[in-house]
Amino acid sequence: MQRFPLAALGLSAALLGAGACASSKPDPTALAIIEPKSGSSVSGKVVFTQLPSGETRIEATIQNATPGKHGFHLHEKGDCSAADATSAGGHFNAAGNPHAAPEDAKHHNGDFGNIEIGADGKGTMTMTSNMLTVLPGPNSVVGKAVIFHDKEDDLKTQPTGNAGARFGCGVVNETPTGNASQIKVR
Ligand SMILES: [Cu+2]
Repeated sequence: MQRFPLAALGLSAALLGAGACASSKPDPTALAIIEPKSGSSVSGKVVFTQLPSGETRIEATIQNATPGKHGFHLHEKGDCSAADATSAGGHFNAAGNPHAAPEDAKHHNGDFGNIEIGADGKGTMTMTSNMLTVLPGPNSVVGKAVIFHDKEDDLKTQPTGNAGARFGCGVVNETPTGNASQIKVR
């Protein structure tokens, strides 16, 4: 469903790029559009950018959520089809680590900790990870799914953080442009 607008954007960006600086290659990006699940009205987007250092930056924006902390993870299957988003499987954990905070030495590749939602129902989060890539490989985010949970991740209960129901889900797709952050979400 997202393919046509993304492809169109890619084409116009390529045309613009041809006229501008042909030598500066954009960083690889991927995008997940968060859709409401489990009867919630949560929406949002997550932009992944693989930086020249090899680390991947994760920038999330969430709307229409309840105030407070909510568990936020990359799950292993890019499948949000189930009404409760259980189709996305468990946390992405190619490293075979225990569940923990992203700051801890050992944690799941997909552990993003919590995202804090304000009184206006909105929240943002930015972090970088050296356990994820946008480009193909064993740690690639492409083809996985971002899950926004009902409850706070306690960062210790195995393997889920006891974060409760899945209130938002978005499949991660690679974007052809390097400009995923410019894509607007209604
Ligand atoms: Cu999760």
